[in-house]
Amino acid sequence: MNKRKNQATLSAAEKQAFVNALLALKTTVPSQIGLTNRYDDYVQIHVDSMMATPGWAHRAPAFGPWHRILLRNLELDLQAVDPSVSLPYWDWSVDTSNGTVQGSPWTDDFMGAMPANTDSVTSGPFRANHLWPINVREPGDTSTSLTRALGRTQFQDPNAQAPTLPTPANVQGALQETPYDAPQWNKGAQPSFRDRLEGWHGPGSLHNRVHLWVAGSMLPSTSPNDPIFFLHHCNVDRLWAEWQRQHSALPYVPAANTAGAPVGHRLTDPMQPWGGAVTVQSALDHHAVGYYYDSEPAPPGPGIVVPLLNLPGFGPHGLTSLPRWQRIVAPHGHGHGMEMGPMFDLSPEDKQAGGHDTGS
Ligand SMILES: [Cu+2]
Repeated sequence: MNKRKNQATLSAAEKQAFVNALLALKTTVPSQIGLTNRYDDYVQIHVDSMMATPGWAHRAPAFGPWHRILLRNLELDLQAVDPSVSLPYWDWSVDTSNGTVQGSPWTDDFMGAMPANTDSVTSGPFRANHLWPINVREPGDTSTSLTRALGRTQFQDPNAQAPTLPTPANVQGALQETPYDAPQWNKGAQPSFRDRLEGWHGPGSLHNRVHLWVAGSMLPSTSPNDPIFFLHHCNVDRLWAEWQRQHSALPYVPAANTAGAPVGHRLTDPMQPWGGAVTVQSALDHHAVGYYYDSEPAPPGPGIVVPLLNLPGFGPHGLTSLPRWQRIVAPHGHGHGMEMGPMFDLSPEDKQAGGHDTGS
């Protein structure tokens, strides 16, 4: 089974293989939805997930499952280029520097080092005028290459500044919040591990704060334009898997047919853009999805979990193929992203503390 490692521990050769596979998706692997390359499909589908009504992936229960399948899909696409690659995670509560220090992802052999005086990515494999043009944009966005603030407030959203990343105490606090989600199944639901992990309430504003700290290309609905999106969400997925391990008796909610719960977020609902057999339920066991994390106390043994799901693509090595994407374009102007204020924001607790985290 596929082992996902902490990016801080990758060898130079592992970093290079991962970067090269990403560049291949951006340059030579064809799109499945009529764009110029396969990588851009991920950017567009993330935009579509926010434009749909109800949204597929944010401010609602399927935040965990939808991103889990999206990340596995990317990992399988990367592995079709280079079978040795797996998705690394960035533990932003530990590797908090924006400089080229030990363990930082911001180095020129990986995500790229940032110059002091600009938010433009000018070096590393994803630099401007090289192999990483920005093709998918929100209306009004004119950027052609990646930008990042990395905690420098002069380059951040003035309404949601995040000079620091979430702390280990913030993470530990969130892992204790139960149940998985709660009515109204939306932004601000409490108590809800999903809402706390997404960062809409509680100290640290976890997932949201990381988008706000990186800022630049990570702020709009096109945030997967920056490959750090996937390392960030891989860590978010790892924290969900850890929560599932610590609270193994707690089910995913909402169950099938829960009154008032949004379509696409109940246990047996299909998830877009895969549709059909790819349901919320098919994402719940990450070992069955086909990977484990190097941080798990007891990695799965050689006998593989075969899930009780009748999904083509599930086999003895987990989920090893996914359906081609079917693009469903939402009617213009609808969707959470356009109607409900900023894409990412600090929690009320952190806002009250002036953008600083407020403990555990
Ligand atoms: Cu995100």
